Amino acid sequence: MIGGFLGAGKSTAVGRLARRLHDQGLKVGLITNDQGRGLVDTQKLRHLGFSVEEIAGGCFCCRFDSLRDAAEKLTATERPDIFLAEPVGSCTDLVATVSYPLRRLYGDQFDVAPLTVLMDPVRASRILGLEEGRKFSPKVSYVYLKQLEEAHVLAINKIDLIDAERRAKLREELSRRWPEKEIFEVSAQEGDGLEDWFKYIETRSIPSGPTMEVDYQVYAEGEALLGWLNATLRLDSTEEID
Ligand SMILES: Nc1nc2c(ncn2[C@@H]2O[C@H](COP(=O)(O)OP(=O)(O)OP(=O)(O)O)[C@@H](O)[C@H]2O)c(=O)[nH]1
Ligand SMILES: [Mg+2]
Repeated sequence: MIGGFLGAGKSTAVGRLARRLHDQGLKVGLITNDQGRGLVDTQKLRHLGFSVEEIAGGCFCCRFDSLRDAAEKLTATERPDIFLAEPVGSCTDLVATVSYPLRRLYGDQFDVAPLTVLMDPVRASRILGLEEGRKFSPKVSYVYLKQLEEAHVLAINKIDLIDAERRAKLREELSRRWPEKEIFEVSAQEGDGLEDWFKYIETRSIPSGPTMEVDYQVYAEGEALLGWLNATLRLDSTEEID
């Protein structure tokens, strides 16, 4: 599972990882997830040539059976060696509700990899109080920080957007708060730093340990404060476009 807040770069990273595994001769099954239907992520990843199933209308953490169904559908057609799943960007508590149940049910057939949470460095720096700028309301920030808290692996994405000083400051703050977590600095778009991160999650299993405490009232209210745009667009051009 590659998680992280909305727009952190999850799909871009999943596409990169899927390509890498495919090039190693492995069969990859992708599972996307969001609140709406007809997900853009599903279309984009299918367009790259991968088998994708989507879980729409709610997040993995409360749709575990749909996740199983999606995996079984992919198994019936493709028999993937590896499943990559992207949870909704507003989702947290994934270790307790997804990773551990998966390990309990399928641990004899599959390894469950550590949970990576990707972050946009500008957004993360603001929420962690390192930089000025627009912030979320406290309940949305609660969800954001819970996502970081439960991650086994933190990946600072979009490093192409910030200079070395801001990058170092963010990394320092993350390791000060969560010294036990593995931290990677990557650009899913440019491809920088991906090798070490991918190798890490490909070769490790999820660690055991107590799951995080979550106040589901605050979590639900934080999620309800976020808006989703559901739309289908058709683009026409008089010139040829890529
Ligand atoms: N500059 C830069 N942009 C990136 C990088 N990775 C992703 N993006 C851009 O960030 C935007 C969001 O990327 P996605 O991969 O769709 O992010 P996501 O986390 O899957 O988004 P949702 O599924 O909508 O929550 C896109 O415009 C990407 O092109 C990166 O490393 N650098
Ligand atoms: Mg996405």
